[in-house]
Amino acid sequence: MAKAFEQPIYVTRPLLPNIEAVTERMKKVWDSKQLTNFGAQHNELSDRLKDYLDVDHISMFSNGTMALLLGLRALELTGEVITTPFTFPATVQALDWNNLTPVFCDIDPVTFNIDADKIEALITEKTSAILGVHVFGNPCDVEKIQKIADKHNLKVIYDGAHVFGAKVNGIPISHFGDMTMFSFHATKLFNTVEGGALTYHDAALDKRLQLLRNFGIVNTEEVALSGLNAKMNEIQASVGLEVLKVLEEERNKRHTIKRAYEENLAAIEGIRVLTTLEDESSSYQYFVIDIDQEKFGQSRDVVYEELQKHNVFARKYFSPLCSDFEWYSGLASAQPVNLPIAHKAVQQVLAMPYYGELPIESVVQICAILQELHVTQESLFQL
Ligand code: T4K
Repeated sequence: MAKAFEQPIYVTRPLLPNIEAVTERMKKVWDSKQLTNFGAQHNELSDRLKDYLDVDHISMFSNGTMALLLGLRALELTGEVITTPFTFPATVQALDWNNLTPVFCDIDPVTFNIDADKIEALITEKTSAILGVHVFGNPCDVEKIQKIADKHNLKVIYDGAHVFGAKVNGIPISHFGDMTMFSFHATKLFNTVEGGALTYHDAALDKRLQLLRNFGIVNTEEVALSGLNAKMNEIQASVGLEVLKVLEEERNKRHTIKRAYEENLAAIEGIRVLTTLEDESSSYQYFVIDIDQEKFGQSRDVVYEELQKHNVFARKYFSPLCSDFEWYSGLASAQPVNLPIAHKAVQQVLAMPYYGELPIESVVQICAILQELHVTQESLFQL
């Protein structure tokens, strides 16, 4: 029998930089007495990220949600935005807070991303944009989405909360679409405790986003528009600068952990790994499996509960579907009959513990629990 863990194993643990290095940086911040409002740490991190992500334009924010919310605002979208129901609530809440109506599009059965083949049928005269999410680090069908957007004169925004640093066929992911949002939350591979950024190609957005994240203030005499407070502060930026130094090491560790999971899961029927990308194509953000109840012999929910009994806290990201939020119940596109793949996926998906400090023996033990839960057709026959 696979043993329960003595200490809880969580879906993730933050990547913590060297505390002495962070303290050194804090001393600089203390000496400067500039704690926020675009100080030296903020500007240094902004430059470093521009290089790391290989982009021309970046604006950093207090968190990913504010980045997306203000990014949508900066693009001056109106009416309807076609998006996925299979995402974290923040994606659609950013639409809500811009008075934009989400139009839910079903997802691809393999990647669980918005199904590009189903977008065009949802376009109306009110549609202003497509908001895709690179779910769990798997890129959307960026080429197909761009073709549709060009044909119908729509903007394309990507929620890239899960794809920090990833490339698509060697091209940095934020080169696709008009704008990409990244989250730097503590649970993300690259973190600034809380934080986020937008990358984009249009230089004019620099100024507009600067105003939007800082109360619309132009200078001490002038306020140009109704903005918000969504600035990344110096403490956040300091942590980020030190996290950048340990990022490569963490990616390597996660690569090894991913391989260990894959080896130990390979023989278990009914489990499909969703996050198969590696090296420069991968953000190494999540390790996610899809459990086919018929083949595995148990439902995802049983697996989730049994893991908890063993002190393993995997997560059912992203349940519930955003289309099931009560305030969308009147939307035609939110009706389950229009989203069959998303409704199936959300019953099957499980994000497994995944972070550099997770020992390989723990991965082996978690997979042994799954192996024990697996009910083969033969054993059913014997019953
Ligand atoms: N779009 C997408 C597609 C997203 O996934 C997200 C965020 C966003 C937009 C919005 O970006 P932000 O505004 O957050 O920058 C977590 C994160 O809070 C959230 O950032 C993330 N997605 C989401 C997928 O995961 P929860 O509710 O699962 O967090 P929580 O507190 O349950 O943490 C998960 C586990 O991580 C805990 O069981 C233990 C561990 N943990 C967590 C924290 C916060 C730690 O060990 N230390 C910590 O400090 O949402």
